[in-house]
Amino acid sequence: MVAYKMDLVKSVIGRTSFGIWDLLNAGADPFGAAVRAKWEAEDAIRLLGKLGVPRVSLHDIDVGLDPWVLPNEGAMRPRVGELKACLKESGVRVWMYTPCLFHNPLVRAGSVTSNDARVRRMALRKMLLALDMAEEFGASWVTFWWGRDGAEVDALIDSRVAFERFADALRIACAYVRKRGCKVRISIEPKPNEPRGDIYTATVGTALGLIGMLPAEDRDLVGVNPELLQHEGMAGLNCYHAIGLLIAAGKLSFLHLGGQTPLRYDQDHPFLVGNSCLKSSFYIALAVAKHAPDCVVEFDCHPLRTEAGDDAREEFVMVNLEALGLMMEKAQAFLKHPQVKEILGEADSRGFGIAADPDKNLDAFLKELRAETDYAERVNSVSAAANPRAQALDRLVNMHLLGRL
Ligand code: XLS
Ligand code: MG
Repeated sequence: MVAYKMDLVKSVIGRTSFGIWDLLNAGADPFGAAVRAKWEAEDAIRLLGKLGVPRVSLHDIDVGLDPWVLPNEGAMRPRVGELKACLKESGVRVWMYTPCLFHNPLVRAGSVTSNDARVRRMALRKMLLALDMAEEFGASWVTFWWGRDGAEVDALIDSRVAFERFADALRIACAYVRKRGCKVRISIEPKPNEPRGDIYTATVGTALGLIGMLPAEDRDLVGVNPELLQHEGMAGLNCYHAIGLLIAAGKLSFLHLGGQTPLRYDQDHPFLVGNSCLKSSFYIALAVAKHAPDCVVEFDCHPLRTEAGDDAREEFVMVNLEALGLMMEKAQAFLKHPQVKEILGEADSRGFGIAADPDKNLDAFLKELRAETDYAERVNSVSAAANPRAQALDRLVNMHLLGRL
């Protein structure tokens, strides 16, 4: 084992969480068998406790709490007790609880978007049960990842109806949260494809659009947890823009983090691991450092399939923590660097440099806007706009990341 830089680990560990399914992952893929030993939920919780990770997220199917597998919902009680005891003993709290809406063959043509109302009822009931379970475990969030709600053949489901069905289910879930007085909030996780050819809730923008379809009182209860670099990266989209949009919209519930080469399958590499993660990961850290200092970062990725040793999971946890510590340190130092500050100057300012407030006096604002006499000349003059110095900044980013700034 290469010694980990514990100062980096310690600087971020308090804000982190791990998806339990990621620690249970034994490395099997559609083309190959497992390479790591089979683990139970308790093994994963104990490992996190041992390493000092304060949070874990539970996926019902991975912790023996899938109501579609158990004989009835009452059969969940003893298992809840066992898990709570292990969590308590390990000093780990549940951050998020998520119902599996994608594994059972019944939802092969969608869960809440299925054309079959019986399937939609089953999915909704599982979603509401997840809210109960989250409350029971003291979790802060329930994530809905509708991985089977999508299509290979669009003739089957009317896409307008599909989104209306999501909104119907979400409205009921929100009403249930209010009725129960739950502290839990709902988070939507977007992903463009895999396991379906095209998943409806494909991107951060789609998730926000769906939230926009809800009544105002419901909108406040729902956020988005993007999975970066993986989910936007799979579609070749810009991860920094995705997180910026969520922060600007006040909808970043928490972050799922991992490594991904753009336009590949869902690699779920550990953070910073892989052939092309460096710059995009830096920009995510920059957004978090600048605008979301309290955002919980949950690693939703798994050890590479090359890692088959007994210590693969422990190494995986440490690799992620160290990499996050490193990138947060890099982001904070970059923001403070005099050359960067000099170039960026007032770059973050808003508005239009006009004294009149357009919200209070639009006429005065428009008058000032139109008063500039050199408008026509400026249109034809490249030098009329300040040189943004993008290339110089990129050099500074490179020098900084590669240790020469
Ligand atoms: C899948 C998602 C999934 C959710 C939880 O790609 O990342 O793991 O986070 O169901
Ligand atoms: Mg995820």
